[in-house]
Amino acid sequence: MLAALGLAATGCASNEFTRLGVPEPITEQGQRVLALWQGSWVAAFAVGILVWGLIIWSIIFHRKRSEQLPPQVRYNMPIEALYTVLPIVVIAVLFYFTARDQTYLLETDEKADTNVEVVGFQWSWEFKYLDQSKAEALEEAEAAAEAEGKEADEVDPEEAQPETLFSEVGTPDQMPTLVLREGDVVHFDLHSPDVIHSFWVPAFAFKMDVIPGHDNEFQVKVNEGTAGTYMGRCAELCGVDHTRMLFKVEVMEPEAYDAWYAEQEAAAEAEAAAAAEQEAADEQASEEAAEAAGSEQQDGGQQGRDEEEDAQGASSEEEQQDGSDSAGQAEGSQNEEAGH
Ligand SMILES: [Cu+2]
Repeated sequence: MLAALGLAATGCASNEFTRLGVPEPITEQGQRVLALWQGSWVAAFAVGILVWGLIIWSIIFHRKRSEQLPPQVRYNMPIEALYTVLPIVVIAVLFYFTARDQTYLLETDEKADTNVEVVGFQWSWEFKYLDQSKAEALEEAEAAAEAEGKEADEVDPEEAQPETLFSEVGTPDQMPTLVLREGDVVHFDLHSPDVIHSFWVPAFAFKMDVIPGHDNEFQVKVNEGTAGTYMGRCAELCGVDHTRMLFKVEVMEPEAYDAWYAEQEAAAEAEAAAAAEQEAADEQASEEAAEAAGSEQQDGGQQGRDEEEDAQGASSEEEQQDGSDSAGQAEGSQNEEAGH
């Protein structure tokens, strides 16, 4: 066991036993978490071995030999001081490494290769691939505002959102897949529209809460040679289908990822073009309907003024449309303006 602990302390071992229950990390940040975990166990075992040793030593060498009371060590100042100082030293060392690694894990300064917004909702996930992170989009908007001579804090963060290039939405039955590229720095913005979830990829050795009204962020560097499929889940009880909030993480080799990425972008563009076409067609249809209705109102005289209430307006519009004849277009559009 000592040999294994020694190996763990060097941080270069990656076999299952020395990882002490943590899955093989696939990110640089995950390796840091693993090292902290192993270091904490080394410290715990060192204290344990000392305590167990003292217990066994006293059991063997200080058995009851006579009825005489053994020498008492209460109020022995050096020992009392040791009892106080030693735990403080242990806690201070653990605290130092924890604080150091936490700072490192929450760093988002490095420019990311990929920006993903993770939306955790009841009860699945959406992965939105963004053109930049939310923080970057806000910074850009603030810089633009300053260039126009406005104050940076006049910018509404809700308005300064990054652009979504494409996205994947899951359901409890159909888990979504988060696709990542080997060697990439990936920035995650975590967003929840309903309750608190927790975004957990065990292979990152990391999880972070997804909190409504407070977007969290973190980033990871995906290690080389980690291509494969991993599991992810929600780690915060969030309702009846919490256990079905699963997702897959697929790490691809650069070439495969780039091909996949281009495919997703092209599909999203085609979809947007189709949607725009549909919208234009709908708009034209509704304009034509409004025009027809408008011309009827003109003919109907007084009726146009009753349009204030929506329900009434809609029903009268329908009736008018049914019996609509052709009428002057100029009159129709005039009436439309008056109605609004
Ligand atoms: Cu959840």
